[in-house]
Amino acid sequence: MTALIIFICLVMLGIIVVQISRVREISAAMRGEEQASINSTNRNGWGLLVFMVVFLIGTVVSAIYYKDSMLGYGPWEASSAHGHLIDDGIAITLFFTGIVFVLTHILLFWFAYRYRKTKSPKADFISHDNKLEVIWTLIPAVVMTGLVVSGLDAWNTIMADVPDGAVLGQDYTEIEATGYQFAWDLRYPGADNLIGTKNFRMISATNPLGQDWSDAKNHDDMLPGEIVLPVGKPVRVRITSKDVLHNFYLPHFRVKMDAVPGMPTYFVFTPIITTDSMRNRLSEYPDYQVPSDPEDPESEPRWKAFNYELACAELCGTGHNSMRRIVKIVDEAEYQKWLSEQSSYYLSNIRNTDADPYKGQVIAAELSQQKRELTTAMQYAMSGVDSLDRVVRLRNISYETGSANLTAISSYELSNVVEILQQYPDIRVEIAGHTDNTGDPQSNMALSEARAMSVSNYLTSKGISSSRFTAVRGYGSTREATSNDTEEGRAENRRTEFIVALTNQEAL
Ligand SMILES: [Cu+2]
Repeated sequence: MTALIIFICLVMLGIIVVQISRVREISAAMRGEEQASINSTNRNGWGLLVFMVVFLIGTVVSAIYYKDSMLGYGPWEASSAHGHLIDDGIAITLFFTGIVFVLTHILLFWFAYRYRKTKSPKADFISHDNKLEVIWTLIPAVVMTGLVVSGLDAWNTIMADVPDGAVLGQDYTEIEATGYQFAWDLRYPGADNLIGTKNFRMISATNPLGQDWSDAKNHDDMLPGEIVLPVGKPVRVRITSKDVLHNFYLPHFRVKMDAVPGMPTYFVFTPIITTDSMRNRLSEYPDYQVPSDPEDPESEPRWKAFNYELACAELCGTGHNSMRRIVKIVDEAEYQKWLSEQSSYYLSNIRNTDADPYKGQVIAAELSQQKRELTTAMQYAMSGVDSLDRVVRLRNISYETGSANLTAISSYELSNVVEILQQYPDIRVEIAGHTDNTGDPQSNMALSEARAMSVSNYLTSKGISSSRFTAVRGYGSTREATSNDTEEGRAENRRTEFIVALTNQEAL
């Protein structure tokens, strides 16, 4: 509405100016045209000079006023290692084009004033001037060459792949971003640092990226909903698309690369400012101290709500704006913690379904996940004070039906147990066997005790001293973990547990 009123006012103003000049023309015709015309161009000439000064000052003042909104300044300083190359390139180009901008405007308006209509007009004639020719040929040529050469150099640095000999996982990480209408699927490689192979023919409702499950590299790949990256470590992003052209754009990191269906591209960059320090930096600017939600004055300030983001910079369809994803830059420890909380897509969604080529077989990714889970559970139990917190269920050991004989598959979990007990030589545990409530309570008691004994025997046969077991006991069905009413509940109750004892040191 305001814009419309301003527009109407400007139109009115234009009409008034035209009308006034009409009146002047008529009065000029009455006074003597020659003199009137000279007076008029005289005024125009001066008017243009004044306009030039106001315009150039306005340009400089507005540039200074809005500097915090410009790339490379204040809040918009680049958050990646290569970012300043782009910002500097733009700043240098602006410097030279700025000189040309100011000079041409001064000349333009000065000429309009200098050669305004007078009684005895006289032009300056320059038939030929070598010096002038050299100046206006050589200077632009030298400046252009400088800009192109430094630009190419920056381009080659920015677009370079990881250096030869860089070790994946150690010197850099690799992730994959697949664009589609309208979201990004982000893939992290898991513990092996390798992203598994894909085949578009395998894309289905349960396999959004067409990962080839017969490739073991896919087994630990994770598909988180956000990008989390460690600060200071180069990351190589593989960029692809499943349908139309998209564009992988991280404005704060000066990363921008087309996602082309059928033609994988990549971009290597190094984040250098964590999300937290970026928020701190932004908190110094008044623009970022206002509420993040303009409708809600109580909402947290903009700097606190700030997040780096991934956007699609290609107009790929009506839902284009929903391709926004949050990007978090954290320190290495927090990154590792986040990674450990992500679960493998294959293990959570495909494992032991009909789509799993390894159904019923032992696979490495599952074993290493089980090891991580057991280690985490043991560490948690060791730090627990409450007795309930000190219980660790050995989830991946099983027995032959109705017997205390350990199944072959249990050896994986038990060898992990051996490793952990060796790693923490001070901890002592009670081995507790439990059954469900079906059958005779007395034989359940005997069976659970025999099963706990089996575990104890296995561990001592692998060199763990029996003095590290505070007790080896069977509880039968007396300590149910959950209700025995359903088959799942009964399966949950048939279990073997460690109860980690408080070490002497901790007991003190
Ligand atoms: Cu898009």
